[in-house]
Order: sequence, then C-alpha cells, then structure tokens
Amino acid sequence: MTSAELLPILCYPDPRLHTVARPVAQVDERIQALIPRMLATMYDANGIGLAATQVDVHERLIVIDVSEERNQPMVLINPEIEWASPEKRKGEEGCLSVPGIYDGVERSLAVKVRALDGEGQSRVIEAEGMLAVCIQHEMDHLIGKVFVEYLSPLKRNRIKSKLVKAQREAVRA
Ligand code: K1U
Ligand code: ZN
Repeated sequence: MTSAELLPILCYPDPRLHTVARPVAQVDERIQALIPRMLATMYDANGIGLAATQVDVHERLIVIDVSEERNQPMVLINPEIEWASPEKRKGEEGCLSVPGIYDGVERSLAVKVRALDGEGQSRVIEAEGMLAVCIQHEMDHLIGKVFVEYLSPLKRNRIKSKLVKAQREAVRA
C-alpha cells in the first residue's frame, strides 16, 4: 500500500489562514483525492483535526480523529452548525498552524452539525467533549479564524512575534 503524500501546513501569521473558504461544489474525484492526503497530514503531525484552509485549500472540508487508537477518521464537507449548547466551557487548545502554543478558549459544550461525508452523503453529528471542541475549532479555520484571535491582543502579538522569529531562524538554518 502506498501512503498518501503529505501536504505542507500553513503557519500563523500566514495571511492565507484568514481566507474564508467557499462551499465544496461537488464531492468529486478531486475532493476524494484530497481527503486521504489531509488525513495523512493530520496523523503525521499528531493532530486531532485539520481544516482544508490549513493546507491552503480554501473549500469547506475538515478531517477529524479524536479516537485514542487514531482509527476513527471523520470527514465533514460543507459543515453547518444546527445547534450549539448555550453552556460553554474554557479548555486548552492547540493548533497545528500555531506550533507550540496552547491556551484556553471558551466553546459550547455540545454541538449538532450537518455535513456531507466523503461519499457526499448528508450526515448529522451530535458531538460533545473533545469532538465538539475540535469541530468548533476546525469550523473557525473555514471562516479564516485562528484560535489565537480569542486571546488578548497582547498575547496574540507575543505569539505572532515568537512564530515570525522561529520561522526566520528556520529559513536561516
Ligand atoms: O486545527 C488544528 O490545527 C488541529 C488541532 C485541533 C485541536 C486541538 C485541541 C483543541 C482543539 C482543536 C490539533 O490537533 S493541535 C495538536 C495538539 O497538540 C493537540 C492534540 C490533542 C489535544 C490537544 C492538543
Ligand atoms: Zn487549528
């Protein structure tokens, strides 16, 4: 079996992370070829989710696997939140596009989401816990929002400077 080719992940503060994704017009061969590459990229980076925005594809597609065994991939195409619980909780988040940074973000405890799966079938997902948090985080990417935008301008600017410096040093090395 040949493994899918990995995709480069955009790193904050890359302006392309703020692009608003368009809906996937059709779950065709192009989209079905992208899904295994996004999953392979997510698993390789030890992530629990990845939005197409993060790999510079500006269409409404996300992949998620919050299972311990890393064997329950989920594909959400054109996801829409049908309901979000008014009860919220602040939890620690990370992001593959903001390496090494973790901070608290308040999210709804539970969500109900409608999306197409990888076969183009409509599904409704009722999520709570880490899955609910991850869905909200990934859906933010699709509207060009990175989790650091929930933090204070002071924290965000510190993170921006740190990552710009790290990226400059990586180019020089
Ligand atoms: O969008 C992404 O970059 C993926 C992101 C998803 C996510 C993690 C934690 C809370 C909300 C959303 C990651 O997978 S970051 C990777 C990571 O370090 C992590 C993995 C599991 C739990 C916590 C962090
Ligand atoms: Zn992220």
